[in-house]
Amino acid sequence: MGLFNRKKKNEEPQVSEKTSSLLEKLQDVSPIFTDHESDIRFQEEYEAQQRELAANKLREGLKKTRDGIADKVQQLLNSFTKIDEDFFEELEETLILSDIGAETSAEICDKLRAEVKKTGTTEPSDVKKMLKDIISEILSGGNELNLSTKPSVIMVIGVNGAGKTTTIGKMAANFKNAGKKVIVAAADTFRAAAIDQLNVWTERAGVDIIKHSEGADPAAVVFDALSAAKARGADIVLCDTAGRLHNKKNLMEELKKIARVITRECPEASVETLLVLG
Ligand SMILES: Nc1nc2c(ncn2[C@@H]2O[C@H](COP(=O)(O)OP(=O)(O)OP(=O)(O)O)[C@@H](O)[C@H]2O)c(=O)[nH]1
Ligand SMILES: [Mg+2]
Repeated sequence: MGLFNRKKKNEEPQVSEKTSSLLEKLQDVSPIFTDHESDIRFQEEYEAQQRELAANKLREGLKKTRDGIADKVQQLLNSFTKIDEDFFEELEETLILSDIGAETSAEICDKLRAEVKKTGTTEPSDVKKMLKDIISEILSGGNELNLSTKPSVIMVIGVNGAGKTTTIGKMAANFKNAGKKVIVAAADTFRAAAIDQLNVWTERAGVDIIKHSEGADPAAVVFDALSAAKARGADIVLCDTAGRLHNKKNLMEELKKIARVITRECPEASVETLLVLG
């Protein structure tokens, strides 16, 4: 646009027939300005639109952060003038709704209650620091995984739909971001969809996956994942498993078989078993 805007009054642009027919077509789809001022105005409007778009994106980004757990707790603290049982109840609810888990949320609230009682504080703002300390203490409470060997193996187990595959996807991405080389073993061979679901997570995280087809022996998948880990120098092998109840004998035997394969193939490896509770 603006290419043919230097047209002077009463003067036709000197263009060939072919160009003029192209120009006619062009006129249908894009405005051709008749003076330099509209050109500048258009440019200014365009830039203003772009700025508005960028600002909207930023606002959306900030909203996501604002909706985070820290902000929810802050909003809660702001809305209470004193610390009473209503406050603790709402705090517990907020923590649970933020995916902290019911048990941990209750533990945090109990510790906070005790701390508030001990110090005798009644100010919601004082409670913020206490809460921060309690959460940090829980997070650092000896729950670290032993990942000292190369490879280290993490088996993820739990009942159906507890969140095993999702947890593996998130862990894979976190480890990858921390600079670790990760291999994921699709040892839930129960359903083809389970393998596909894990595949999506590993693609998203940008990590390798070892998979067989539906119905294959899960221990064989783990065997291949361990061989690949050794060959590729992976740091961590994450094993997804099919959901199971502990009283299903054959399924528990399957887990034992996987564990035996790990011990046999990687006797030095640190093996962590994570039980995912829904
Ligand atoms: N709110 C919430 N939903 C989750 C979380 N983890 C998983 N989910 C959801 O729970 C459902 C089951 O998650 P999966 O990761 O497929 O569970 P799974 O244990 O692998 O399930 P099976 O392989 O069928 O035994 C999915 O819809 C997930 O999106 C979580 O931490 N919070
Ligand atoms: Mg799963």
